[in-house]
Amino acid sequence: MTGAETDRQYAAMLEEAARFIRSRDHFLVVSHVDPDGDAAGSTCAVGCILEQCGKRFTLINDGEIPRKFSHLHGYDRVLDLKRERPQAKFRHIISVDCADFARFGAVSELFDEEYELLNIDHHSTNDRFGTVNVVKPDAAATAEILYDLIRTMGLPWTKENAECVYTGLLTDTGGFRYSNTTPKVMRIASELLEHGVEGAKLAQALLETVSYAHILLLKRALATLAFTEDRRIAWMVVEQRDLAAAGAKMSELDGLVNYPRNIEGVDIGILFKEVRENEYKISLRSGKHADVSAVAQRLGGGGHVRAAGVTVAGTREEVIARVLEAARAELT
Ligand SMILES: [Mn+2]
Repeated sequence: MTGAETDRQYAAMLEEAARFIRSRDHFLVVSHVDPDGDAAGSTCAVGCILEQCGKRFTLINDGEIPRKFSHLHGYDRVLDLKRERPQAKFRHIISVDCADFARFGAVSELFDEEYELLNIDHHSTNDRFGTVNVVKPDAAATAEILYDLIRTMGLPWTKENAECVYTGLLTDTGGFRYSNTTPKVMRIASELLEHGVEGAKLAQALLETVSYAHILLLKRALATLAFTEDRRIAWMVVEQRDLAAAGAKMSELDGLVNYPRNIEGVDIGILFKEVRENEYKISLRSGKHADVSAVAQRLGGGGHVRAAGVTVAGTREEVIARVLEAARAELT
């Protein structure tokens, strides 16, 4: 397929997404469990779109959106399913940044039997579960697709919607540092700054500031840092008792996996997080060469080439052995 054809197809997908929104009302907007900046920013960006179109909508997540995203317009409107369960079922769903159905968590229980779903995502492993799918694996963030959708729909830019999109771009590119920081990303960021986004303020709040609990957790996690003999794979382990000792929530583990990944000579960095007894959530990151989405897929998970994840059952030793075996296989 030529570039022009792909562009035409993408433009057509955006038009279809615009029609999906314009021809319906009363939406449920969902993103993935353990929401990151792209999930939070994209959820609120869709909220802005629906608000500008005069639609009724409910924003929800199976879990709490971390307080550091409280600057987002609509943040206070996002329901936490764990605390507040809407009684009604929803027929019109918009999902953002979710690669598959399982990523919704229990939110999918709110879908009507005859639901119609607009799936907006940038994960290459997205299995196109929507009625309408706008999946663009080369987009740096789901927020980048929402920038294109806002333009396609001809909606006005405000500081509010610009901040939502910028938040997703900033966090999914690691502060405009990762390889997904394309010229397009920088052009969008530049335009959003023109619309009133305070870049330094958001970078400070979202990337620089760490909570007290996070730094205590980092201290404990670094004590577990280990390497394979060739030092190409490095990992850390965080167990429930570490979270309890640091007074930290699961969401405060964000970014810890970068410590093993960033070590000179390391190709794959791994963080093992104990979710409950004999169950670990694994974050995989690669610096340059390795495809960690392939490692995750070998274990039943998914993600991107440079960032992927999977949940594995077993004891600490069993899980580490299985994941290291899959990671080693990727490096040979
Ligand atoms: Mn994303």
